[in-house]
Amino acid sequence: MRLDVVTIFPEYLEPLNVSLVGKARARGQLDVRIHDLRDWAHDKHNTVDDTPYGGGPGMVMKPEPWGEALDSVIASGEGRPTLVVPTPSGKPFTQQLAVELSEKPWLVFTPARYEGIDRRVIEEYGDRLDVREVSIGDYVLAGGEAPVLVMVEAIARLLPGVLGNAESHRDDSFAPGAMADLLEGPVYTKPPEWRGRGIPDVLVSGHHGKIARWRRDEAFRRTVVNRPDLIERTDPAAFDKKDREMLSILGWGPGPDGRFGRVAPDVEE
Ligand code: 97T
Repeated sequence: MRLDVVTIFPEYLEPLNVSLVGKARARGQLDVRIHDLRDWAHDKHNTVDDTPYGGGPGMVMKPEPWGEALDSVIASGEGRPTLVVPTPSGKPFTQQLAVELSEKPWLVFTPARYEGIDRRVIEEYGDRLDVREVSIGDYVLAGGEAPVLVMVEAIARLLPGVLGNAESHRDDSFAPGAMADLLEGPVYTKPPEWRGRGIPDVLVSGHHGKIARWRRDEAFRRTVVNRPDLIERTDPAAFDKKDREMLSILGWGPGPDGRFGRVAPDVEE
């Protein structure tokens, strides 16, 4: 896969040289090219921003440097890349979108600073390319560079041969399918006692069936507390008899539509 990033802070993308993504690049599984947007800003001060039409706070990124940068990057390869534009107003970046983007041969990321990029740039390339405006969550950052790091890591680990066998992603939380989306439960390693704290007996029982059931029960425990929306949206066909028992213990049951929700606690008279 080829990845291009056009940014006014090339040094912000340095983490792409280390760890999983850095190793994938070293192995030739990933071709990452970082470009400085100011290389396409031709005035004395390499200006890339200006005041917003209509007034208001902040600055908007000018269209001309982006147009020249993107024309140059697009012309440097074969075929049409998918353009990924990080913005708090985009569609959510999910595991499903990570999988979809990991199947593309070429992605170009355009992280913006200031109040965003002149809208005409998105329109112009939207006529020629598959353009995805994407948000990584409901919070506001100073720019799109951190979202690029997040998205590239989520995408790169899905590429064939990038993740070792030991860390295969078949049981990632949020892997799509007819499965319930559950958060992972707790994990333990040696030593068997640490500061007076032991580990759950079931994990040393050698009973694989009981261990699997315990892990799923703990996953339900965590999910109802931290992400109840994941249970509420699950097709109830994904819950077996023991799942339903555990959900009932946790105060959850089926509503009129069969989907699970919190059962109203009985109030004392
Ligand atoms: O807050 C931002 C500013 C610029 C570019 C992207 C973002 C953002 O993306 N996801 C959440 C926030």
